[in-house]
Amino acid sequence: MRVVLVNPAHTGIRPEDEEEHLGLGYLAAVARRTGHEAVIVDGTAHRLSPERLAALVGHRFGDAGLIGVSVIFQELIPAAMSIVSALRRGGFGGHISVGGHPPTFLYRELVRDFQGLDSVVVGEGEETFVDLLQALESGLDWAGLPGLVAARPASGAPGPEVSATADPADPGPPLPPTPRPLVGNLDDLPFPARDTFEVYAARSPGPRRASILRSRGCYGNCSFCDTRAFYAASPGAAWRVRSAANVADEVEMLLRNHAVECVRFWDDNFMGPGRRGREAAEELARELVRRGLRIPFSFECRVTDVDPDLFRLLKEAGLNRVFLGVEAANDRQLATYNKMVTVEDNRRALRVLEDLGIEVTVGMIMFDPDTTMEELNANLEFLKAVFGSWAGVKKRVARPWNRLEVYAGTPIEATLREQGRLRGTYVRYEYEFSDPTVRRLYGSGSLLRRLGLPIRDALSRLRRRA
Ligand code: B12
Ligand code: SF4
Repeated sequence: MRVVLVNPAHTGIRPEDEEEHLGLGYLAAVARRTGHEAVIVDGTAHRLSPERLAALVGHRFGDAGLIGVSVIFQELIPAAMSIVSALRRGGFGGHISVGGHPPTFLYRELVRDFQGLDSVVVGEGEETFVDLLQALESGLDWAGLPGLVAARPASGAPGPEVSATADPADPGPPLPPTPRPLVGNLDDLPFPARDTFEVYAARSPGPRRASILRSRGCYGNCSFCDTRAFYAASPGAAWRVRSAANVADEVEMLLRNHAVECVRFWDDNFMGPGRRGREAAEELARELVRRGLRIPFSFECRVTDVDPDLFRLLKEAGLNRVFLGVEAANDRQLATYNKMVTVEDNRRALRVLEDLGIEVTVGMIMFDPDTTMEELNANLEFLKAVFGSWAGVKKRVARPWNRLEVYAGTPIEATLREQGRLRGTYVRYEYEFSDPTVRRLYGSGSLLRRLGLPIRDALSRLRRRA
């Protein structure tokens, strides 16, 4: 069967940060392995608006048996749903499915609010997707497949019960899916298809960089992050890692076929839990060295993962940059984010990386609903102290104006809802800052944010005006 995998264009990402969509790469690879023809149409890679993307897909691939639309970020729901509507308006009669983190938590809302969808794939997609393709191709019932939510009853399949008083045309809320176990051994998955690699490589300045997914899951449970809930919804291990040999094979393939010059591991958290996590990282470092693959690489991890001996070994294997989720440098915010670390842990990790000469980009969430001016000050002073100067802070903090964004499935969503502070809709949740000065600072900061000015300037301007 011919299947089209669609990535709605992301906006607001700097070209050098744009990435191949690894999730769609994995889905295309498993579809091809099972004999289907898979095409990736990537709105970000080809700069296609939802309308142009739908027109292109409808025109070129109107005979596809399935179109799968990925919703990787919650902000992408409107774009994804306009693609679905436009495809239907254009007469597409095949199956349309959506998947990704947000649909996993919002399948009820998507099915309720948007026409034209046939199904939502919940959780990890590869196995459910292949089963769906096989069922559609053979004309079998697909509605009850594990991991799949049927948006409307498939012909012949039993639909959800309709109460006597309900509108008979309204099928009611969808049935929750039967859980689909997580892929047991990640080595069994094929390498993701790299159809769009050259488009991104040509656009991005600097060395040719490829992304790799080495593990799935994280032992942390930060309140703003949906990773724990995403994997916990399916039976299986909370953290899975590919073997060092399998990862090194993919690195070799990328060097051979795509002449990559550096690699970014896009694992939720490169470091797994406890001894197993550490040993797996050591094994990979040794395997890369053993095969002579000393390609520069980077990854994200938690501050408590930064161990001098392990990171020295990783550096020998090519590690040159780490993205560190520091988030805050005061106890209240660290507790709100459930980081389970102390300010001293943050300081220590940054010191170790500096001593080893490993570049670091710090992730900060400066603004949360209860941020105070004192906390902002403490965060900024901390950054200045560890980086030695304000220039260092500006360069090495990913987005100094970051505020806590609320996503479906996260602990913070539940907390704010419980407190009656969640505003907006699931397309974009909002909240009010409790401190009026912080509210003004964040509000008036939009211009400064766009100009990329350091937050410190805004703070001092605000103080001068007060
Ligand atoms: C790489 C990455 C990025 C890249 C871009 C990725 C891309 N493809 O273009 C960059 C660096 C640009 C980025 C930016 C941001 N990111 Co980001 N990012 C990731 C990361 C670390 C890896 C993505 C990945 O490759 N996953 C691996 C693949 C295998 O998983 P997947 O894509 O989810 O696909 C699987 C399933 O979801 C499902 N599936 C997905 N699509 C479909 C479609 C169909 C039809 C089917 C059947 C199944 C299916 O099957 C796939 C295979 O199992 C994820 C975390 C994560 N591990 O997913 C966060 C993540 C996606 N990012 C996140 C966030 C919050 C952001 C930012 C907002 C951060 C910030 N504050 O700036 C920005 C967004 C900027 C913007 N303007 O939109 C959140 C999204 C939360 C949400 N619910 O919206 C995530 C989930 C991290 C997290 N746990 O909080 N990100
Ligand atoms: S450490 Fe990273 S991946 Fe793990 S829960 Fe926290 S934010 Fe999510």
